[in-house]
Amino acid sequence: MGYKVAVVGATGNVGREMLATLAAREFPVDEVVALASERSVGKEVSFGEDEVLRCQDLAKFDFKGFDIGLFSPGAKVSAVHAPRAAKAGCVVIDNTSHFRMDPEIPLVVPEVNPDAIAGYTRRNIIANPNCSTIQMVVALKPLHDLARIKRVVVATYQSVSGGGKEAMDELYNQTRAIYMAGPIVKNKFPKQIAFNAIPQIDVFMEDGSTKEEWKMKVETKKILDPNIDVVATCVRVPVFVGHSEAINLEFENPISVEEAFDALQSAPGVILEDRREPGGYITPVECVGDDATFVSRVRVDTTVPHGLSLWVVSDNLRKGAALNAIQIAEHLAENYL
Ligand code: 11C
Repeated sequence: MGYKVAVVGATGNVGREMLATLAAREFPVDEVVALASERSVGKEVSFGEDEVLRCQDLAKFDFKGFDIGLFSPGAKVSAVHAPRAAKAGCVVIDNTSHFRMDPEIPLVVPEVNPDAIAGYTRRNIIANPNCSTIQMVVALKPLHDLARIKRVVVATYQSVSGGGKEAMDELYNQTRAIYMAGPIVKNKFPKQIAFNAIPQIDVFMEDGSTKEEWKMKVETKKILDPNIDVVATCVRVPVFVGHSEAINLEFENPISVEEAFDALQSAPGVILEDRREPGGYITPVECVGDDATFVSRVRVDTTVPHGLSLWVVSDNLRKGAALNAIQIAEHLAENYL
């Protein structure tokens, strides 16, 4: 049996990746429609190698008869149209931040809390977490099962694709301007991003942290364990695709590097690449187009009783967004629809 699937925000970085991932994983579809804002109506987007879809107007689209809506149009648009689709009987998997912390809406990473999907019936909406949270909890889950994580200190090195296509263009144009002695134009980022690092992703919160940092904390608690404390520093770096994270973990129980290796090696969605030699780790350019969350540089932190440090890299558009959403859709189709 095939499903009728609507991809909302189809012209964006994540929307296009959703269409590519649906096709690549041969998700059973009877019909796929691409939806976008009025100004993108008629634009063509690829579905797989040889199918082209023309975008239809989200505002005018009737979701009746559609089984699954994969949404990535921006939080304000999802706030209006996801409940409309859900009410029409279409199960929404929403990639925006809008519904994530709603207690009635499951927030799911299939390798970590697949059973939470069952809660979709409350509102017909499932939330897809933030990209930097997804890759972190995939890596943390096997270690938490082994020795109970108490505290996470994480610094991120996030690629510009997390900010959308315009952010990627800004890095490209600024880099070119620097070589060509042209003007550095800033629209998307508050400071120059080319050859730089910006310690701000999303807006500032009252306590001085940013919303991206807050998301990493509250989403990890909701997905993995409310008892885990997380403190994050989120930094934008001049990388096009692939988020990296330097993670420091404090555990309740003893854990050795060998035990962590064993757990990570058999964990779903994780590839451990950790040779203690030059280049024996994964960098963001190597993770692009791959489904995995890569873990490297696992080592003991002797500054706390039971501590480990590690380096985690993943394709933020893939596992961090589109792939995770489609894995949720696969679970939904296999077990609930
Ligand atoms: C970034 N993590 O890298 C953001 C993008 O809450 O879904 C995703 C924002 C979100 O800029």
